[in-house]
Amino acid sequence: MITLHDLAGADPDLRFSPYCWRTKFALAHKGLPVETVPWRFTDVDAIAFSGQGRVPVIQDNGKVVSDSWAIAEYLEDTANGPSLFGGSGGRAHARFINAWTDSVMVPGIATLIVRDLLDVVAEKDKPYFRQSREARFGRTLEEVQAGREQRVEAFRMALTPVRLALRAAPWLGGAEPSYADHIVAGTLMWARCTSAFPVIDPEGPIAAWLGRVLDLYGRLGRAAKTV
Ligand SMILES: N[C@@H](CCC(=O)N[C@@H](CS)C(=O)NCC(=O)O)C(=O)O
Repeated sequence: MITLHDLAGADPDLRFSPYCWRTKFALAHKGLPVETVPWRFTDVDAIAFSGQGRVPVIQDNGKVVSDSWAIAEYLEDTANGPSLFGGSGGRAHARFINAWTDSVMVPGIATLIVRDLLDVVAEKDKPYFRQSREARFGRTLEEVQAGREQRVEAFRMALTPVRLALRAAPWLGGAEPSYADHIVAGTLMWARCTSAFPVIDPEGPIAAWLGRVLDLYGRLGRAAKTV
């Protein structure tokens, strides 16, 4: 069985990494069972075998793969089951979605929930989390998150490409869900699991689509623990 090192909070059942969620959706899409190992930011030694310091990391019969995009490609190229990309054009399309999500959605969501994240991370992770993120932003976590009620509209506007794509098809993958859906939905799982703040419009088309993604794979996303 595949093993996944999966970011957990103080509550070991709270699994909130936007990148690990992409991998969990991809594994479920392929129909692959997975054993998850809760991992905390300061558990550096626990994933040293992967030669880097971030999760997700999977182990599959001795093969170690880290980075959610590399894992998706590995699963597509080695595992049976429904395609994640739907061919080389779909792989290129998903690569763009991955780049857009990492450069627009992840930083945007971070400024809306980063102080809430501090409340859910493990006690032993809190000093590292605060120091590393404050160094990244050049401000305190409280300053970064302040004014989110006024700023959220600009973030929601930045999601216009997702809304327009979902006008033409039920999934970002088109007629069927693909890894493109896993990337964006996995990233929204980050906020869903850790914060009561509504980063997306709860009444809008993205929320309706996210609801459909949450119900896939035996309601995998729906069953996830939230704060
Ligand atoms: N490009 C990587 C990013 C992975 C990543 O940043 N993971 C975060 C958890 S959400 C992490 O492990 N951070 C470790 C740290 O901040 O020390 C991917 O797609 O998997």
